Amino acid sequence: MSQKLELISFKLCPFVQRAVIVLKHKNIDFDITYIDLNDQPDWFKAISPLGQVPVLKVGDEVLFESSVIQEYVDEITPPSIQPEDPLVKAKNRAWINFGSDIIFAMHGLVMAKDQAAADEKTAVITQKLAQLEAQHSGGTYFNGDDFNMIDAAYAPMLMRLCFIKTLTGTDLLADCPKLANWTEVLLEMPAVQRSVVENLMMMYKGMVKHMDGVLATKLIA
Ligand SMILES: N[C@@H](CCC(=O)N[C@@H](CS)C(=O)NCC(=O)O)C(=O)O
Repeated sequence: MSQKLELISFKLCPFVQRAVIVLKHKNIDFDITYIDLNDQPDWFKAISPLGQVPVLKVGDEVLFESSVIQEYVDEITPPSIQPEDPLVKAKNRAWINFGSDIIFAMHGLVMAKDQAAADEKTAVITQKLAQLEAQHSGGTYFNGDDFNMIDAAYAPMLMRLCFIKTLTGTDLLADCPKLANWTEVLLEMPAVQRSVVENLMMMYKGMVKHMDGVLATKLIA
């Protein structure tokens, strides 16, 4: 790789974490620059088409969208962690997008200001997790024995489900044994553990408190 990569990040962002996991898993040397999303610097506004992280700077070029960044990083550092079978790869891509919807629903749960809204978001999350459970191979990883892109893409969401369980006692994976096992495997991986700042769970708790919604009233830890 000729030029050093620079990833623009926000410490709490699960989408950035997807890219970091691939970078760490592949032992790629990269710079990471943290910004405050609530006070975006002008240089970031100038390069980020959607005003969102992650953004990956490759020399003078800019990439955005976590799945695109994951795939680019994977392609320039063979061997690939994508499944070889095009059909499995295509299906995984679709289920990675599905995972983004779960992340957005979880954000909705954190923001929910009344019990009805919180219940509605919880129902969306548990319904989607049940759909995902049905797709999981039941093996070590999503597709079976090999760690693939989809595993890197889901680890941030599963990590935050663990935060919610530890901080509030609510186990959203209670009816999803395959996903619960998968979570344990992924959270043990060095690339996943090294993909976040120290004390992310406490930062997550701070965010829940700051949002001051129903979830904040459920904090026990
Ligand atoms: N589809 C995007 C979603 C990225 C995203 O939503 N990032 C959030 C932070 S976790 C963000 O930058 N939000 C700022 C905003 O939307 O103004 C991706 O996969 O990269």
